[in-house]
Amino acid sequence: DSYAKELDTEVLIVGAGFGGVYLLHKLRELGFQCKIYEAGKELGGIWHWNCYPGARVDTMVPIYEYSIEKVWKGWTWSERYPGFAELRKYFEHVENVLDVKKDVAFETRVVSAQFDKPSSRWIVKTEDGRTARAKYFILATGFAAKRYFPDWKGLENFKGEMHHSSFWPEGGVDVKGKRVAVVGTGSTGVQIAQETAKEAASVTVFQRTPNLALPMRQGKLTKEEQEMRKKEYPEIYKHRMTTFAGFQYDFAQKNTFDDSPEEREKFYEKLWENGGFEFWLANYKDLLFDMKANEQAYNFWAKKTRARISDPVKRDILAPLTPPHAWGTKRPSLEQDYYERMDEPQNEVVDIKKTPIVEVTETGIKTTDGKLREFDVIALATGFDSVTGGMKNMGLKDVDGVELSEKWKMGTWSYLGMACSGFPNMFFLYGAQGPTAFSNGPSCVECQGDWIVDAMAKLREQGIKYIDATREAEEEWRRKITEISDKTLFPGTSSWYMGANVPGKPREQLSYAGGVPLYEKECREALDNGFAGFITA
Ligand code: NA7
Repeated sequence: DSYAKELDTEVLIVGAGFGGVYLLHKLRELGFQCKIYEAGKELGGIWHWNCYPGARVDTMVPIYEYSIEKVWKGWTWSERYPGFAELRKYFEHVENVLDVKKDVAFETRVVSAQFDKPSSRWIVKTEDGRTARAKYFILATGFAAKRYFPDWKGLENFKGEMHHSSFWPEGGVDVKGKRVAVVGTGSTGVQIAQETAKEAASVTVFQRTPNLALPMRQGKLTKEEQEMRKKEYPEIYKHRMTTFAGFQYDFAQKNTFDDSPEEREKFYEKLWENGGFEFWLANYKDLLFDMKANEQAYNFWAKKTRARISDPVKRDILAPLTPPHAWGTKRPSLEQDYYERMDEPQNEVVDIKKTPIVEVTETGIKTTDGKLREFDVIALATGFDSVTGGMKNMGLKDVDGVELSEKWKMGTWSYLGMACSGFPNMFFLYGAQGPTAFSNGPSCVECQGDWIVDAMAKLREQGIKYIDATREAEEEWRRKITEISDKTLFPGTSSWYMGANVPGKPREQLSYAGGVPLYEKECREALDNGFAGFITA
């Protein structure tokens, strides 16, 4: 019984999103006995929580799905970039073919966990007083498990409806004819603004940093064309692991100034027309390394985007002539008609870099210029304590009783972005110091998941009780993370990639920026060299 008050299992996984479900499936195939603890009520991770207006994935299918044949064979999508409702249906399908739920305890939140050396077991406690003991403990909690609320004065005073994007009411909020505020212009804020603008009386976006968003080029998909293409899927999935971001395409094998200005314009045009992340991840290979090259891309982006906005004030706020940061060093959103919607006269964009928010009142939001704008609905799209927040907030302790939140107070230390020194037989994926922020989710999960599964099979084969990463290996991994990142333009931009979105959080590169193939190679070497960087017992 997954809900047993005292649960004994070989493997305990936390999280039933893409990562947790993948691991459960693969480990069960090898005969490991596994259970999942999941805080939500359903499978799907972020797609279980995300039901805000317009929530959809920014990566095209079939790239954004499992490579598990049993799963893709019997599934077809209706759109190139599916919305949350269809992604939830996908997880129902996953349940039908993989029979996951029998090993999941839902509405189960972990509040503490520590490895007990004498018994060589993890002891994991839940919020409602259950205890699990497991030989292996795996965290698949995602990079957006802890939502971030700004600390504005009066936040609790608002009398209308106010919701954080990741905690939107099931069934939605009726915005028809209402005055809607959207705070934040990350991927989420852009989606909410664009969607609610279809129905609301007005939408006011509070923007601190413009999202340098790209045209999505959404499209319908037919069952026939997908069935036809399925013979290519195994090749597509193999190929995605050979690209930097686990995608169907990769950076061009040329630098920006290898081309003449005319050739460059033509190349940018092609990427732009193809849509999606091509302008980001199939662009010139120096895009994220060379400021001069980056400026060329920015200028193209600004020219294209400014042409879509007729209001000169909005145009300068949404797509300024001078780059707010190097293009592509913050996550660009994929939009459909965001700029046209914001351009409509009833909608407003407030530049809160110029006039920050000072207070939320009973009726609205006040900015430093003394203006009070009144609303019926406020959407907080202010993001997450990304990448590290989830793991730092579940009471994880090392063998000496030191909290992970303490260990990671001044910065993040892990080995291979999958293990932590002092936390034997604990693995995690799609989190700190893995390819996380720079990889397609399912690709990252499968790359790391396969490594974890192979490592565990090897441990079993060799009769090893536990492994623990060494401090030295962690130091070296951290050095590598920083060294790779320092060659790029990422450190110069304040973003959640760099931990810069949450006040007081250490500023550091949180992901492995060397690309999925290089990352995989490093991890495989450690495994093939007899668990290099780990002590074994
Ligand atoms: P993001 O990308 O972290 O976006 C959060 C937004 O909220 C961003 O525009 C922030 O401005 C803004 N923000 C955060 N705190 C404040 C305060 N205090 N005042 C005003 N504005 C604020 O989160 P999302 O949910 O959109 O996306 C998360 C990821 O999920 C996304 O990258 C995809 O990978 C999927 P800032 O840019 O920091 O100036």
